[in-house]
Amino acid sequence: RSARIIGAPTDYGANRRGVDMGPSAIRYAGLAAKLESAGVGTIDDGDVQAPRAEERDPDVVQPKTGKTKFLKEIEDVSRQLATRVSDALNNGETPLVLGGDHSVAIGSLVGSAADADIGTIWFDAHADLNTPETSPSGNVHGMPLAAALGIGEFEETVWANAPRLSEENVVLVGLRSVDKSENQLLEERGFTAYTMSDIDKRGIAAVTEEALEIAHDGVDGVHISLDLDWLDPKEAPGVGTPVRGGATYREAHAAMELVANHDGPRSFELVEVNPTLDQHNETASLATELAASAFGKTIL
Ligand code: DIR
Ligand code: MN
Ligand code: MN
Ligand code: MN
Repeated sequence: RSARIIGAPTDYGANRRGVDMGPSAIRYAGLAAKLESAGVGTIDDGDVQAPRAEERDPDVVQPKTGKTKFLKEIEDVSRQLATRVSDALNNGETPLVLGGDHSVAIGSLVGSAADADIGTIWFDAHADLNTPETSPSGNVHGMPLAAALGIGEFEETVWANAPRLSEENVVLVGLRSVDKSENQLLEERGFTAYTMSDIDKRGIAAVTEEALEIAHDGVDGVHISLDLDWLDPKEAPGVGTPVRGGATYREAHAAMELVANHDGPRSFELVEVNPTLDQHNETASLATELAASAFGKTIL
Protein backbone atom coordinates (compact mmCIF):
# COMPACT_ATOMS: atom_id res chain seq x y z
CA ARG A 1 0.00 0.00 0.00
CA SER A 2 1.36 3.42 -0.81
CA ALA A 3 0.39 7.01 -0.09
CA ARG A 4 0.50 9.87 -2.55
CA ILE A 5 1.27 13.12 -0.75
CA ILE A 6 -0.45 16.14 -2.33
CA GLY A 7 0.13 19.62 -0.89
CA ALA A 8 -2.53 22.35 -1.04
CA PRO A 9 -0.78 25.43 0.39
CA THR A 10 -3.77 27.74 0.81
CA ASP A 11 -4.94 30.29 3.33
CA TYR A 12 -7.93 31.46 1.25
CA GLY A 13 -10.48 29.88 3.55
CA ALA A 14 -8.98 30.98 6.87
CA ASN A 15 -9.09 34.25 8.72
CA ARG A 16 -5.33 34.59 8.93
CA ARG A 17 -2.10 33.92 7.13
CA GLY A 18 0.38 31.16 7.86
CA VAL A 19 -1.77 28.09 7.28
CA ASP A 20 -0.52 28.18 3.66
CA MET A 21 2.82 26.99 5.09
CA GLY A 22 1.18 23.82 6.43
CA PRO A 23 2.35 21.46 3.65
CA SER A 24 5.98 22.56 4.08
CA ALA A 25 5.77 22.29 7.87
CA ILE A 26 4.27 18.79 7.73
CA ARG A 27 6.80 17.54 5.19
CA TYR A 28 9.65 19.11 7.19
CA ALA A 29 8.39 17.35 10.33
CA GLY A 30 9.21 14.05 8.63
CA LEU A 31 5.94 12.81 7.18
CA ALA A 32 7.47 10.53 4.53
CA ALA A 33 9.94 8.94 6.96
CA LYS A 34 7.24 8.28 9.54
CA LEU A 35 5.00 6.64 6.98
CA GLU A 36 7.87 4.52 5.66
CA SER A 37 8.63 3.38 9.20
CA ALA A 38 5.03 2.14 9.26
CA GLY A 39 5.67 0.16 6.07
CA VAL A 40 3.83 2.62 3.84
CA GLY A 41 5.56 3.70 0.66
CA THR A 42 5.21 7.35 -0.28
CA ILE A 43 5.26 9.35 -3.48
CA ASP A 44 5.37 13.13 -3.15
CA ASP A 45 3.22 14.76 -5.82
CA GLY A 46 4.31 18.31 -4.87
CA ASP A 47 1.77 21.09 -4.42
CA VAL A 48 -1.22 22.33 -6.38
CA GLN A 49 -0.92 25.90 -7.70
CA ALA A 50 -2.21 28.37 -5.15
CA PRO A 51 -0.88 31.92 -5.57
CA ARG A 52 0.05 33.48 -2.21
CA ALA A 53 -1.10 36.87 -0.99
CA GLU A 54 2.17 38.42 -2.14
CA GLU A 55 1.58 37.15 -5.67
CA ARG A 56 -2.03 38.31 -5.94
CA ASP A 57 -3.10 41.53 -7.57
CA PRO A 58 -2.97 44.13 -4.77
CA ASP A 59 -5.71 46.13 -6.49
CA VAL A 60 -8.25 43.36 -6.04
CA VAL A 61 -10.24 44.42 -3.02
CA GLN A 62 -11.39 41.45 -0.99
CA PRO A 63 -14.96 41.38 0.26
CA LYS A 64 -15.44 42.29 3.91
CA THR A 65 -16.79 40.04 6.63
CA GLY A 66 -20.14 38.48 5.83
CA LYS A 67 -19.29 37.85 2.19
CA THR A 68 -17.68 34.66 1.03
CA LYS A 69 -13.98 35.35 0.74
CA PHE A 70 -11.79 34.05 -2.12
CA LEU A 71 -14.47 31.79 -3.60
CA LYS A 72 -12.90 31.92 -7.10
CA GLU A 73 -9.45 30.98 -5.80
CA ILE A 74 -10.91 28.15 -3.75
CA GLU A 75 -12.82 26.81 -6.75
CA ASP A 76 -9.59 26.79 -8.72
CA VAL A 77 -7.65 24.92 -6.02
CA SER A 78 -10.46 22.42 -5.53
CA ARG A 79 -10.52 21.59 -9.24
CA GLN A 80 -6.78 20.90 -9.30
CA LEU A 81 -6.91 18.92 -6.09
CA ALA A 82 -9.91 16.81 -7.11
CA THR A 83 -8.05 15.73 -10.26
CA ARG A 84 -4.90 14.82 -8.32
CA VAL A 85 -6.87 12.87 -5.72
CA SER A 86 -8.85 10.86 -8.25
CA ASP A 87 -5.70 10.21 -10.33
CA ALA A 88 -3.96 8.81 -7.24
CA LEU A 89 -6.92 6.54 -6.50
CA ASN A 90 -7.02 5.33 -10.11
CA ASN A 91 -3.33 4.51 -9.69
CA GLY A 92 -4.05 2.34 -6.67
CA GLU A 93 -2.54 4.82 -4.20
CA THR A 94 -4.09 6.41 -1.12
CA PRO A 95 -4.23 10.22 -1.44
CA LEU A 96 -2.79 12.06 1.56
CA VAL A 97 -3.68 15.73 1.22
CA LEU A 98 -1.81 18.39 3.20
CA GLY A 99 -3.57 21.70 3.83
CA GLY A 100 -3.82 24.50 3.88
CA ASP A 101 -6.99 25.64 5.50
CA HIS A 102 -10.00 23.30 5.61
CA SER A 103 -11.49 24.64 2.35
CA VAL A 104 -9.13 22.21 0.60
CA ALA A 105 -11.46 19.42 1.76
CA ILE A 106 -13.88 20.35 -1.01
CA GLY A 107 -11.37 19.20 -3.62
CA SER A 108 -10.43 16.11 -1.61
CA LEU A 109 -14.06 15.02 -1.28
CA VAL A 110 -14.93 15.70 -4.92
CA GLY A 111 -11.85 13.77 -6.07
CA SER A 112 -12.42 10.89 -3.69
CA ALA A 113 -16.08 10.59 -4.74
CA ALA A 114 -15.32 10.82 -8.47
CA ASP A 115 -15.48 7.09 -9.21
CA ALA A 116 -16.99 5.65 -6.05
CA ASP A 117 -19.59 6.00 -3.33
CA ILE A 118 -17.89 7.42 -0.27
CA GLY A 119 -18.54 8.45 3.31
CA THR A 120 -16.50 10.80 5.44
CA ILE A 121 -15.48 11.19 9.07
CA TRP A 122 -14.82 14.79 10.04
CA PHE A 123 -12.56 15.04 13.09
CA ASP A 124 -12.94 18.71 14.03
CA ALA A 125 -13.94 21.09 16.82
CA HIS A 126 -16.21 22.73 14.24
CA ALA A 127 -19.00 21.44 11.99
CA ASP A 128 -17.85 23.27 8.82
CA LEU A 129 -21.46 23.34 7.64
CA ASN A 130 -21.90 27.06 7.08
CA THR A 131 -23.01 28.37 3.71
CA PRO A 132 -22.44 31.80 2.14
CA GLU A 133 -25.78 32.94 3.62
CA THR A 134 -25.27 31.60 7.13
CA SER A 135 -21.52 32.10 7.62
CA PRO A 136 -20.73 34.55 10.41
CA SER A 137 -17.20 35.06 9.08
CA GLY A 138 -17.23 34.63 5.30
CA ASN A 139 -14.34 32.19 5.72
CA VAL A 140 -14.77 29.12 3.54
CA HIS A 141 -12.86 26.93 6.03
CA GLY A 142 -16.13 27.01 8.00
CA MET A 143 -18.09 25.76 4.95
CA PRO A 144 -16.39 22.82 3.15
CA LEU A 145 -18.84 20.10 4.20
CA ALA A 146 -21.78 22.22 3.08
CA ALA A 147 -20.00 23.03 -0.19
CA ALA A 148 -19.20 19.41 -0.99
CA LEU A 149 -22.80 18.46 -0.22
CA GLY A 150 -24.23 21.31 -2.35
CA ILE A 151 -26.21 22.85 0.51
CA GLY A 152 -27.81 26.31 0.22
CA GLU A 153 -26.08 28.75 -2.15
CA PHE A 154 -23.53 26.05 -2.91
CA GLU A 155 -26.19 24.56 -5.19
CA GLU A 156 -25.18 27.25 -7.69
CA THR A 157 -21.41 27.03 -7.53
CA VAL A 158 -18.91 25.03 -9.53
CA TRP A 159 -19.53 22.15 -7.12
CA ALA A 160 -23.23 21.94 -8.02
CA ASN A 161 -22.80 18.85 -10.17
CA ALA A 162 -19.79 17.39 -8.40
CA PRO A 163 -19.98 13.79 -7.29
CA ARG A 164 -21.61 13.71 -3.89
CA LEU A 165 -21.18 11.78 -0.75
CA SER A 166 -24.43 10.73 0.86
CA GLU A 167 -25.52 12.58 3.99
CA GLU A 168 -26.14 9.29 5.79
CA ASN A 169 -22.42 8.49 5.51
CA VAL A 170 -21.23 11.83 6.89
CA VAL A 171 -20.08 11.61 10.52
CA LEU A 172 -18.67 14.47 12.60
CA VAL A 173 -16.55 13.66 15.64
CA GLY A 174 -15.37 15.97 18.42
CA LEU A 175 -17.68 18.98 18.02
CA ARG A 176 -17.46 21.76 20.58
CA SER A 177 -17.97 24.98 18.59
CA VAL A 178 -21.10 24.91 16.43
CA ASP A 179 -22.98 27.90 14.99
CA LYS A 180 -26.79 28.03 15.28
CA SER A 181 -27.45 27.46 11.59
CA GLU A 182 -25.03 24.53 11.60
CA ASN A 183 -26.86 23.02 14.56
CA GLN A 184 -30.11 23.34 12.64
CA LEU A 185 -28.64 21.44 9.67
CA LEU A 186 -27.35 18.73 12.01
CA GLU A 187 -30.90 18.32 13.34
CA GLU A 188 -32.64 18.40 9.96
CA ARG A 189 -30.32 16.29 7.85
CA GLY A 190 -29.04 12.74 7.83
CA PHE A 191 -25.61 13.40 9.38
CA THR A 192 -24.37 11.76 12.55
CA ALA A 193 -22.58 14.04 14.99
CA TYR A 194 -20.59 13.20 18.11
CA THR A 195 -19.65 16.06 20.41
CA MET A 196 -16.80 16.11 22.92
CA SER A 197 -19.47 15.32 25.55
CA ASP A 198 -20.23 12.07 23.74
CA ILE A 199 -16.52 11.23 23.86
CA ASP A 200 -16.45 12.11 27.59
CA LYS A 201 -19.33 9.77 28.30
CA ARG A 202 -18.74 6.86 25.93
CA GLY A 203 -15.01 6.97 25.34
CA ILE A 204 -13.12 7.59 22.11
CA ALA A 205 -13.01 3.94 21.03
CA ALA A 206 -16.78 3.35 21.19
CA VAL A 207 -17.49 6.64 19.43
CA THR A 208 -14.92 6.09 16.68
CA GLU A 209 -15.99 2.50 16.06
CA GLU A 210 -19.61 3.57 15.67
CA ALA A 211 -18.55 6.48 13.43
CA LEU A 212 -16.63 4.05 11.20
CA GLU A 213 -19.61 1.69 10.92
CA ILE A 214 -21.91 4.53 9.89
CA ALA A 215 -19.47 6.18 7.47
CA HIS A 216 -18.64 2.85 5.78
CA ASP A 217 -22.22 1.61 5.56
CA GLY A 218 -23.04 0.75 1.93
CA VAL A 219 -20.15 2.71 0.36
CA ASP A 220 -16.82 1.86 -1.27
CA GLY A 221 -14.61 3.77 1.16
CA VAL A 222 -14.28 6.64 3.60
CA HIS A 223 -12.47 9.98 3.39
CA ILE A 224 -10.88 10.94 6.71
CA SER A 225 -10.62 14.67 7.29
CA LEU A 226 -8.43 15.59 10.25
CA ASP A 227 -8.59 19.24 11.29
CA LEU A 228 -5.80 19.62 13.85
CA ASP A 229 -8.07 21.85 15.94
CA TRP A 230 -9.92 18.62 16.79
CA LEU A 231 -7.17 18.12 19.35
CA ASP A 232 -6.90 20.17 22.49
CA PRO A 233 -4.86 23.36 21.96
CA LYS A 234 -2.40 22.07 24.57
CA GLU A 235 -1.47 19.29 22.13
CA ALA A 236 -1.98 21.25 18.92
CA PRO A 237 -1.34 24.96 19.51
CA GLY A 238 -0.44 25.70 15.89
CA VAL A 239 -3.97 26.19 14.53
CA GLY A 240 -5.91 29.33 13.59
CA THR A 241 -9.11 28.70 15.54
CA PRO A 242 -8.22 26.78 18.73
CA VAL A 243 -11.04 25.71 21.06
CA ARG A 244 -10.43 24.40 24.56
CA GLY A 245 -11.57 20.94 25.56
CA GLY A 246 -10.44 18.91 22.57
CA ALA A 247 -9.18 15.38 22.05
CA THR A 248 -6.06 14.34 23.95
CA TYR A 249 -2.91 12.97 22.37
CA ARG A 250 -3.85 9.37 23.21
CA GLU A 251 -7.48 9.78 22.15
CA ALA A 252 -6.32 11.06 18.78
CA HIS A 253 -3.95 8.14 18.27
CA ALA A 254 -6.60 5.65 19.38
CA ALA A 255 -9.06 7.05 16.84
CA MET A 256 -6.49 6.93 14.01
CA GLU A 257 -5.50 3.36 14.90
CA LEU A 258 -9.16 2.36 14.67
CA VAL A 259 -9.36 4.03 11.25
CA ALA A 260 -6.37 1.93 10.15
CA ASN A 261 -7.97 -1.26 11.46
CA HIS A 262 -11.24 -0.56 9.67
CA ASP A 263 -9.95 -0.94 6.07
CA GLY A 264 -7.83 2.22 6.39
CA PRO A 265 -8.81 5.51 4.76
CA ARG A 266 -9.80 5.72 1.10
CA SER A 267 -8.31 9.21 1.21
CA PHE A 268 -6.91 11.23 4.09
CA GLU A 269 -6.16 14.86 4.84
CA LEU A 270 -4.36 16.92 7.47
CA VAL A 271 -5.58 20.52 7.60
CA GLU A 272 -5.30 23.80 9.49
CA VAL A 273 -1.67 23.38 10.63
CA ASN A 274 -0.31 26.92 11.00
CA PRO A 275 3.41 26.89 11.80
CA THR A 276 3.48 30.66 12.48
CA LEU A 277 1.30 30.09 15.56
CA ASP A 278 3.25 27.05 16.71
CA GLN A 279 6.17 26.19 18.98
CA HIS A 280 9.00 24.25 17.32
CA ASN A 281 6.69 22.85 14.62
CA GLU A 282 5.04 20.56 17.18
CA THR A 283 1.59 20.63 15.59
CA ALA A 284 2.96 19.54 12.21
CA SER A 285 4.98 16.86 13.97
CA LEU A 286 1.87 15.62 15.76
CA ALA A 287 0.06 15.60 12.40
CA THR A 288 2.71 13.30 10.91
CA GLU A 289 2.39 10.88 13.84
CA LEU A 290 -1.38 10.76 13.54
CA ALA A 291 -1.16 10.14 9.81
CA ALA A 292 1.21 7.23 10.48
CA SER A 293 -1.30 5.74 12.94
CA ALA A 294 -4.12 6.10 10.41
CA PHE A 295 -1.97 4.31 7.82
CA GLY A 296 -1.28 1.38 10.13
CA LYS A 297 1.60 2.25 12.45
CA THR A 298 1.31 0.52 15.83
CA ILE A 299 3.45 0.76 18.98
CA LEU A 300 4.73 -2.82 18.74
C1 DIR B 1 -16.89 29.34 12.31
C2 DIR B 1 -15.48 28.84 12.59
N1 DIR B 1 -17.87 28.28 12.47
C3 DIR B 1 -16.99 29.91 10.89
N2 DIR B 1 -15.16 27.71 11.80
C4 DIR B 1 -13.96 27.11 11.77
O1 DIR B 1 -16.25 30.85 10.61
O2 DIR B 1 -17.76 29.41 10.10
N3 DIR B 1 -13.77 26.02 11.12
N4 DIR B 1 -12.93 27.63 12.41
O3 DIR B 1 -12.67 25.25 11.13
MN1 MN C 1 -12.46 22.42 10.01
MN1 MN D 1 -11.93 23.32 13.07
MN1 MN E 1 -24.05 4.03 -2.28
